[in-house]
Amino acid sequence: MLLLIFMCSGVVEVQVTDVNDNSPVFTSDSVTTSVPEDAEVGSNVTVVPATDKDSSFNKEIRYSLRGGEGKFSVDPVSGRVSVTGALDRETKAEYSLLMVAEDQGRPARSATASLLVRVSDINDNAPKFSNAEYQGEVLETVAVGTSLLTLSAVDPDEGANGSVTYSILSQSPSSDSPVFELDSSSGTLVTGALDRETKAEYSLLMVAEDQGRPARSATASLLVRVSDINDNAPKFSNAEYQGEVLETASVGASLLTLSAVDPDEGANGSVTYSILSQSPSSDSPVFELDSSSGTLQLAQPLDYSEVKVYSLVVQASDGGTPSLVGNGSVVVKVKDENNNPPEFSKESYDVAVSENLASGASILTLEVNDRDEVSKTAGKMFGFLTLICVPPACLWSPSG
Ligand SMILES: *[C@@H]1O[C@H](CO)[C@@H](O)[C@H](O)[C@H]1NC(C)=O
Ligand SMILES: *[C@@H]1O[C@H](CO)[C@@H](O)[C@H](O)[C@H]1NC(C)=O
Ligand SMILES: *[C@@H]1O[C@H](CO)[C@@H](O)[C@H](O)[C@H]1NC(C)=O
Ligand SMILES: *[C@@H]1O[C@H](CO)[C@@H](O)[C@H](O)[C@H]1NC(C)=O
Ligand SMILES: [Ca+2]
Ligand SMILES: [Ca+2]
Ligand SMILES: [Ca+2]
Ligand SMILES: [Ca+2]
Repeated sequence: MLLLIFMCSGVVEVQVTDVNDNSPVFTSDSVTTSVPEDAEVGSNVTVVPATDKDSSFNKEIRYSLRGGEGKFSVDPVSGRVSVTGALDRETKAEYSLLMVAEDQGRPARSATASLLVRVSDINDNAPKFSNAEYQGEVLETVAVGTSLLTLSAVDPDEGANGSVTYSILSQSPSSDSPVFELDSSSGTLVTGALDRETKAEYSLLMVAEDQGRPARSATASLLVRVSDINDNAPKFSNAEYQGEVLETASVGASLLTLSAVDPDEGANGSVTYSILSQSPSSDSPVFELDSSSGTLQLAQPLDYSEVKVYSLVVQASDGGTPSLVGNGSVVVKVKDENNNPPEFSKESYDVAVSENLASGASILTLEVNDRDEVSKTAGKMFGFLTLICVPPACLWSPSG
């Protein structure tokens, strides 16, 4: 028996159809990258590639991005991540994104990788003072080195870009050396010597500057009011006042006006006048000093023949608590007026004269006094009068 075996030979074309049995694989599961906060929209951030071992559609990867708040997008074909919205490190310093790579198989397979985008700092903020204007009040006697206030300026940038130093740009009114000192790192303002009577107010312009390159800065103004302490005693314009008054001056007549100045403020500088003592003294004061105007008036009639010069110690007091006082002196010269008639030493004289008295014989000497200086200084005062009788008449004849 013949066994015929037919063998069929031919080319068998085997069409191997790929099965989507591989998922895309990212080169790295997690990628960290950074982008400056001033990156423009459209600028590249990074590329996060994935591969797929399949073929055809099964290896054709399309990328997508999850998260990122619209600030980032990925090119579906290239996997290039770019910026799509304005960034601000000070608002959000990093974004956690999820990259998805998906092949085009049916059903599709996909893979994910995490992408952390750090937003790096740019010195895009100037320091900002807590107040645009500061005000402070300080007593003029406060010790040198006393802290008045501490400034604060914030700068939200990172590191040196956000580290602030302080300085005083200007002081008004100016002075040879600055009155205030500002600690550059703490912002504490310390005072030097003050005197309200010299300068009652200072205005300072202060600068806060960050350490970025280039640096950014801000300014703020500070008004320092120096408040008053009663540290000045009233001072008379003259150490000694001199005045003259006619002894006939009437009570109430103004003699002179004293004036004392006190540069302090308000009551601390308001002056009242008083007489501390009068020499020679008297039962009731001869003078009256108006406490507010400083006008010295006559309070008693004068009499040159009794007192020729008065000396007063006067005082100017301020209204501070306690009050400070300044001393002064007043010398008042009383001027003579010819208001006294000459006086005989006796009111009447009885003289007995014998009728055979020789002609020209002296019978009586009359003594005459005049208390007025003016008549003395006129130099024509008769010290004595001698009665000479030439019978039958008697005549006055000067002999002094
Ligand atoms: C992003 O990168 C690609 C490839 O390097 C380049 O062609 C493109 O110009 C870049 N885009 C920008 C905005 O720099
Ligand atoms: C500060 O900002 C500059 C650009 O303005 C930047 O080059 C630098 O890296 C920043 N420094 C820090 C510490 O972030
Ligand atoms: C006067 O000085 C005192 C301290 O000596 C002070 O307390 C007071 O406020 C001052 N008065 C005025 C009006 O400045
Ligand atoms: C004012 O006078 C009093 C008493 O005479 C004296 O103690 C005081 O030192 C004087 N003050 C001044 C500033 O002259
Ligand atoms: Ca800054
Ligand atoms: Ca910044
Ligand atoms: Ca005073
Ligand atoms: Ca004062």
